Amino acid sequence: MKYDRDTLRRLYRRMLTIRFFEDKIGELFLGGEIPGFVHLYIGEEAIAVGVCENLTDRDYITSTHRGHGHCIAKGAQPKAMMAEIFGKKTGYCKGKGGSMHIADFSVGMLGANGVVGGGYNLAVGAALAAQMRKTGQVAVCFFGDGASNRGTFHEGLNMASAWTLPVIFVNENNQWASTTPYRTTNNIEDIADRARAYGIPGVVVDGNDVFAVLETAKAAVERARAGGGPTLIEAKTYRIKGHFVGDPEMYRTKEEVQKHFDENDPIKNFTQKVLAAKLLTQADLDAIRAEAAAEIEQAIGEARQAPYPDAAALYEDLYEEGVK
Ligand SMILES: Cc1ncc(C[n+]2csc(CCOP(=O)(O)OP(=O)(O)O)c2C)c(N)n1
Repeated sequence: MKYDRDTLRRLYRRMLTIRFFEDKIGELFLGGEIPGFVHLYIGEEAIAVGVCENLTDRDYITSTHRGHGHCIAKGAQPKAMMAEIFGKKTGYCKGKGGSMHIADFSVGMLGANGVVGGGYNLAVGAALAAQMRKTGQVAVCFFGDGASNRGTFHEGLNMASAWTLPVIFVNENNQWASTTPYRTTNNIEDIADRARAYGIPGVVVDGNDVFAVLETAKAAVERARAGGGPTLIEAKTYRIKGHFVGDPEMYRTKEEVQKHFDENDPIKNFTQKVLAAKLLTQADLDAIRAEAAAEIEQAIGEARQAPYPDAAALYEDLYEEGVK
């Protein structure tokens, strides 16, 4: 394996931060401590982390309703995310947006999105701006298998291809769109095949293997930066948790889910590989685990203590300053 120890530590730390963040969000939601609605990214960590390893803070991403992992992988602060999900004033949207509105423009995270398929055209727009300004930035659009059947998918890919825009479309095919299994709404095995219709590369990758995702995204990012235009990447994975926290999951068996988790947990895959290659020791991994767990505990502690926004703030931040 060609990765240095710092890179391996960073990949593990980011995947674990996402896992611990999501585990805790699930517990807190079921415990009645957080309001709203949350969708967890557990089991899909290798995709956001592998892709974002190739990006800088100046590059853009667009996200989905299942956005916590994308935010953390792009460098958003778990503390401000946690506070937002708790509905507190110290959160990213001052507690007024919640899970599906988290954004951090300072690291190029253009926002989670409650609209399925709502990210394509934002990413295409960001990429168009980068192309016009000749900045060398790229935009990544994360989206689900369900979202690949929205009309915006075709609009976005067509325009990106026709104008050779620096966009990477990253499909997270977790086999489920809410309660609907992939094959009941698609007559093709691979969403990546659709790339051919737009004259762009379409690549399938194991979304549970952070190294495979990293390398596939690297090629696509290099191509986009060099003016080669968009790529469609389909990362195959599986949605380990319910569609949302509290989903009774009547549409699949616990055994099916457990089998996928046992066989494909991206974090277990990672640790097995790095330990077998003797690139990190168990002590290294344990230290990173402790660090990530402590960061999340601290974020929860601070979010609990933080104040709720004042009722008088309800109508603030609706419009950009100076714009009527
Ligand atoms: C335009 C639109 N249609 C429907 C919904 C309701 N909805 C929320 S999530 C979801 C399923 C999305 O599935 P997928 O794109 O595969 O993402 P996943 O949840 O698997 O990550 C649906 C239908 C929505 N939020 N927006």
